[in-house]
Amino acid sequence: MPMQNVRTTPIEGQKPGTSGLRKKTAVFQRPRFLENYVQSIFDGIGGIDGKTLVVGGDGRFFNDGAIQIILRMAAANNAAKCIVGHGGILSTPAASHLIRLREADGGLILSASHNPGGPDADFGLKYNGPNGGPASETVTDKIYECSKTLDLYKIITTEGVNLDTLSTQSLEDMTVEIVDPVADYAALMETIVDFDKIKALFKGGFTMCFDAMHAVTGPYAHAILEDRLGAAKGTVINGIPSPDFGKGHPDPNPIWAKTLMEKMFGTDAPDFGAASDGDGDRNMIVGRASYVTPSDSLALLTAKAHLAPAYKDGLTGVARSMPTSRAADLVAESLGIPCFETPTGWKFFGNLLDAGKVTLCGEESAGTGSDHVREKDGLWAVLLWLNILAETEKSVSDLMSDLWAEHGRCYYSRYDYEDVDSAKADKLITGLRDKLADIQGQTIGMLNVESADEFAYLDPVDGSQSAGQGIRIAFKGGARAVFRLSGTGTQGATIRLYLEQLETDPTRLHQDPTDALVHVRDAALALSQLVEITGRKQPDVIT
Ligand code: VG1
Ligand code: CO
Repeated sequence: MPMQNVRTTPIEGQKPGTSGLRKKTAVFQRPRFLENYVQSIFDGIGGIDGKTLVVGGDGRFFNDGAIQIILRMAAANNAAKCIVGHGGILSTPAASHLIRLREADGGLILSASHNPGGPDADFGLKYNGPNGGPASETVTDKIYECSKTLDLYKIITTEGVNLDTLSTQSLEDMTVEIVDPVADYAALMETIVDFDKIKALFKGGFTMCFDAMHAVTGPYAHAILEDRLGAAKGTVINGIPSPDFGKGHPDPNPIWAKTLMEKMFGTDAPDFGAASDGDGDRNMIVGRASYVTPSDSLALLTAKAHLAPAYKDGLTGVARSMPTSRAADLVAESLGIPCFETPTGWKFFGNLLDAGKVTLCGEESAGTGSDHVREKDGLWAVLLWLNILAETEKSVSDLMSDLWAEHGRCYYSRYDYEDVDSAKADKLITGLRDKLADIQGQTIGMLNVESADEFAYLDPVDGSQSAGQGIRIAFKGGARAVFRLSGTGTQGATIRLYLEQLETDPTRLHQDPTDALVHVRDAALALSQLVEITGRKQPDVIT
């Protein structure tokens, strides 16, 4: 085999974050950067000799070029086979499914998810294990350790493969199978939700707008919503993946999915709106003039999932990331099922799902998923919502009002302060950490501190521990503020401040969230000295 062992030296900063390694595209394109990281992955997982890997990405700029390098390196490292999405495309949940379906040994997913794409924007790569889920911290730590001592990577000198024909090819001794990225995923969806019921809903005149945000979900949404379920043509907007996501942020929230929000809050709004992110694992749900927070969406799905065939026997449990609101906890309690609280990032749900302890999982950042794959799954969430809408014959806003009437409403908002000087961001977190021991019982602004700690997680399945997962401050009367630093950004530090207020008074369930959260916001800002330390009077993004 025309193989090269290329001498290299370690490159700093190859530490996977919340979800893989994310850097500016130009950094990934620097000589040896991608190669070093890929070799560190292969070494960190104990080599790939004779193994089968799934490879695909969200189609952003450099997707194809990076896939060719990965394939040539996989061949040089003696992999038996790579299963690659046609055109290099695989949504994150579809890749997770493919790993499981084909019993592959793992996969490489190329994406920086909701971060913008293009030569001046972001790129990312992560490794998923044989269960289809993002590598655990134990594995990502090993990868990082390998990156620090790497002195050689292996690559074949042969040209790459043709990604644009469904075919089986050879790359030296390795087989490369190019597969339809949509077919297996669509077939899986059909086993989970009631396609006939949803078809009948659309046939009855139900209208929808799905914003694929020029990202990977476009082909999936066209095929499933329009072609199979009979939603009107034009239901899917921005449905052709583009390398720079139409110059937008493929982040499904009210700020970045502006076109959809305007439609849903305008005259003649469709009955239902949804959007997905760069790599198709996030979802935004919006009814006519009614935005559903991701935390509330998880609670609603927990309450109603049994209406879909795959969950008809109920849920074993539910899990949410720590900053996600406690709305799902309230529903779980009434259902008599456990609710687990994990650190941010899908990798922490894997063990709970594998052990059968939970059926549904969710995060406040617009991620929801179930045990059908080991990633969050944007289109799945939308289909489950459709199934529930079809079964209940209620509107999105009525479903939410009913949920709040039964359990109370967790008003919720997240403030993001982006590209903050890292030293200042650290100072803020350290300052809070230093106060934790003393503030219990103190009054800050209008609120009294009930408890304060830094979240640490003990995995109930494998006993692994993860410390330093965010500062949480609970106030008497159902308010909570959480501070943590983002692990997906590519520039400076991003401070996330998560605000929550539980309201159970039936006359106060339809306030403007900004008003409902004013006291907890003021207390959080006063306690953290955020404005004084960072000089930022306003967050960059409020979701
Ligand atoms: C963010 C979200 C987190 C999510 C992660 C990956 O992480 O807060 O909930 O799991 O992105 O999502 P951070 O560390 O920036 O807060 V995705 O769709 O970007 O893979
Ligand atoms: Co994503």
